[in-house]
Amino acid sequence: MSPLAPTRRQLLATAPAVLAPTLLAGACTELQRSDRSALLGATLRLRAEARGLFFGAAANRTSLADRAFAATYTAEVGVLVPETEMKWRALRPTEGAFTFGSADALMDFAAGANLRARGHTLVWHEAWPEWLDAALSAGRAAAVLEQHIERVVSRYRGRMHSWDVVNEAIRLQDSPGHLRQTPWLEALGPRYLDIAFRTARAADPQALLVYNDFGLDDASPADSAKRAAVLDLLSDLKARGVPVDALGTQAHLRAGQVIDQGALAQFARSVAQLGLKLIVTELDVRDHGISGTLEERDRAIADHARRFLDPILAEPATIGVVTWGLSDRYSWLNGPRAERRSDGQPQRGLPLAPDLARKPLWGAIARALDDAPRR
Ligand code: 9MR
Repeated sequence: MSPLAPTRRQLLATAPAVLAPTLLAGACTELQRSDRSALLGATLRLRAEARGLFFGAAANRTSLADRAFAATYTAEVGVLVPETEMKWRALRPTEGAFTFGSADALMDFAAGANLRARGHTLVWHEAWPEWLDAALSAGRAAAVLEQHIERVVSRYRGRMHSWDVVNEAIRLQDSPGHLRQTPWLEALGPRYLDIAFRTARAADPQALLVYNDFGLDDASPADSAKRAAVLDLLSDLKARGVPVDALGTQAHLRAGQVIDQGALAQFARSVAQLGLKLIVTELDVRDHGISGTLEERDRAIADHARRFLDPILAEPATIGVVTWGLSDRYSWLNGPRAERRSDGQPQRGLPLAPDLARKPLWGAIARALDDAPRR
């Protein structure tokens, strides 16, 4: 049995009490396919772990200070991802200072609730502290990048399942190799990726090192071209011995877009053929183009996510699914940076409603996990 698979005792400890007699009826220690109906109502964490996968969700200090939310979160989720607390702007108010208070608080929360953690993110062109421009212009880019990654990754060494080392480095129109024009690219050229992955590996040899990007989801020419560009980048990194272990596909999906399941299956296969794992890292579903009742919107969102997840989870190299938040009560889709719906209604892109009730999207993720081949 994989170390991730829950034992019957763990299932009984977490499953609602009403399920216990059904679960007790079996004799074996591993959750079998025939037991799955007994998991009706079981959390996404348990469903994922029963298939040798993990389920996680982003959270932040605000959402976890809400006790009702935190209780649901710790039941439903196996891996915590800090939504903002490990970004440069949060950790580095000035060049000389590191502020780990909030990041440490989230790691302590995860440890206290028996959750694993994913680090997010070591290199990004956003959440950028202002002082960093001057450091880069002064020729200190490599030193600052190495120091940051060394300090942050070694602080949590042994406690991170994985790190999003480089985030969103591709923008098709920006350069011939499709690397996004960022201050890191300007200062160091493409070798900034090598520096980042090598420094992270040295600082925590156990954590899986992830390249994370968005826009790899649907059948549009833009997403198809971006999938190809990401594969080219990963293939180049692997060929040069850069220590990258996995691709994170963010999956900020848009209901109403066409999903080509064959193309997604092929993409996931290509990632696997490079010797990489695949993680869905930031799943949520926008539905700007969908009108109708709440029920109709929720159904369209759920169906869209299921179409995306099925081919991805059918690939044995896929190891887990993370949603970008858990409840619409706390979702960046309803935050200041997000695109609003034309009718002014809030987005409903996460598995739980604002009142923490399970929505059809929760059910779609649950069934996609249940139907995933056992790892
Ligand atoms: O959800 C995050 C939001 O609360 C932050 O303000 C923002 C900037 O730090 O980042 C959002 O998360 C992004 C993630 O880090 C990378 N992929 C896109 C996510 C949504 O914008």
